[in-house]
Amino acid sequence: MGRSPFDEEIQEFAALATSAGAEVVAALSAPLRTLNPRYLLGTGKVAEIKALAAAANAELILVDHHLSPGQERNLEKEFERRVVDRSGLILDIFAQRARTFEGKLQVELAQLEHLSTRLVRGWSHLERQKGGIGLRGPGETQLETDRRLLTKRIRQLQERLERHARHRELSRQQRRRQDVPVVSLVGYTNAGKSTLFNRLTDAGTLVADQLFATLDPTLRAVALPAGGRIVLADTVGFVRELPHELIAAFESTLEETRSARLLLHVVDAADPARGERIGQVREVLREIGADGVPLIEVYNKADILATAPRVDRAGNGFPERVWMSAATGDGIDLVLAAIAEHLQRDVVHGTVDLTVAQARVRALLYSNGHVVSERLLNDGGWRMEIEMDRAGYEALRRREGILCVAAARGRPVETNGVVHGLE
Ligand SMILES: Nc1nc2c(ncn2[C@@H]2O[C@H](COP(=O)(O)OP(=O)(O)OP(=O)(O)O)[C@@H](O)[C@H]2O)c(=O)[nH]1
Ligand SMILES: [Mg+2]
Repeated sequence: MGRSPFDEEIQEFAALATSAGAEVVAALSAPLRTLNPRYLLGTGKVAEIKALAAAANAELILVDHHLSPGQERNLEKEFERRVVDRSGLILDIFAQRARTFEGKLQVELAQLEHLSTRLVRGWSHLERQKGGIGLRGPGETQLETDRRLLTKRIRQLQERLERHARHRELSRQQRRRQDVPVVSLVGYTNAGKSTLFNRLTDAGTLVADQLFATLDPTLRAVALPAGGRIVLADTVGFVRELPHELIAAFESTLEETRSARLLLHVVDAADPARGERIGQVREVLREIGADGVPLIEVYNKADILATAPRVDRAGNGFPERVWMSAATGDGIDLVLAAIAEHLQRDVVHGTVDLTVAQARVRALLYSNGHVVSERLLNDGGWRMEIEMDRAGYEALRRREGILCVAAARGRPVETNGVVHGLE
């Protein structure tokens, strides 16, 4: 029997459940009944699940789909057990894994936003179930108080996170000024990002065979063998259908990915579903607006496949995919070389002539540390020798309309009539 996408999805969901600390006692598939919005499932399936849960002594029912607050409530009433949907489960895992202060704030915000749509639940079935004499539901007043407290807390968290985001932006600007390129590790959860990060940095970041072992991006400087430094960022693992509350709450950490010079997409090459995983990661990258960042695929865990380390090159000759093993360290040199090659491709080195009226651009080039040398021109302007990353150069060219005449490592970047090539 061939593997169906369903098998892979249910396995992935079971792995998420285990990762959250649950023990899976039974699993079952059910067709969606969009015509039955009350439960999302057919009533026959609901009865079947209820019987199965009783037989297996399950305490919790996890549903690998988005449930509306109403559906969750109706199913809980029917099953007489807690019901958690995919978003709720992922939020729970994130809550357990958050390590830094900022990560904790981000998760709390996402959870409260998730909760705020579900606040009515305590006031209906659960209270009534518990209900004893003189124990009525807290009623409308309590509900409103809670809503107000929740809103207040959400605002508080948002403000704190904004302060953190500003702080992060400052360090980002500083890195940019020092022109240290940031290389960000992205990939499906459990692909081996942290293992690779440790290999590359000897940083001792938490590595665990758990999903979402890393939640907060960790930044470390790494020296490239060929010279130069990069800042390597280990980031949170992606997963299909990331709850939108999470994407919103993680805005500032995801910005790290968006503004990176290069992404290393770490793939678990031994995962039978690696094709789908790659697609899902690309989808998240698109969602967070990072799909324009240059990317190298790192096919990790090659040791399991007994594949020798190697580099696959794209049509333009640049490294597109590196097969390696973060666990054994085989091929780590290829990864470092591929990074260096990519970064060099993206350096623009040449000269630009500025007029007196463009003094502001000159100041900008200086403050960003892009100026190698300059000399005065007869008309009072400057001929500047600059070195900067191509993306930054392109942005500057568009924004300032500078008549940039430059050469990149022997190749003309843009001629515009004249090229002042450097020897
Ligand atoms: N066999 C083998 N196992 C590996 C390799 N790289 C990582 N692993 C294992 O894969 C598991 C996950 O590794 P992590 O580095 O924590 O994965 P991650 O991508 O950081 O995961 P999250 O942070 O949870 O998203 C661990 O058990 C690692 O030991 C490898 O090259 N070969
Ligand atoms: Mg990790």
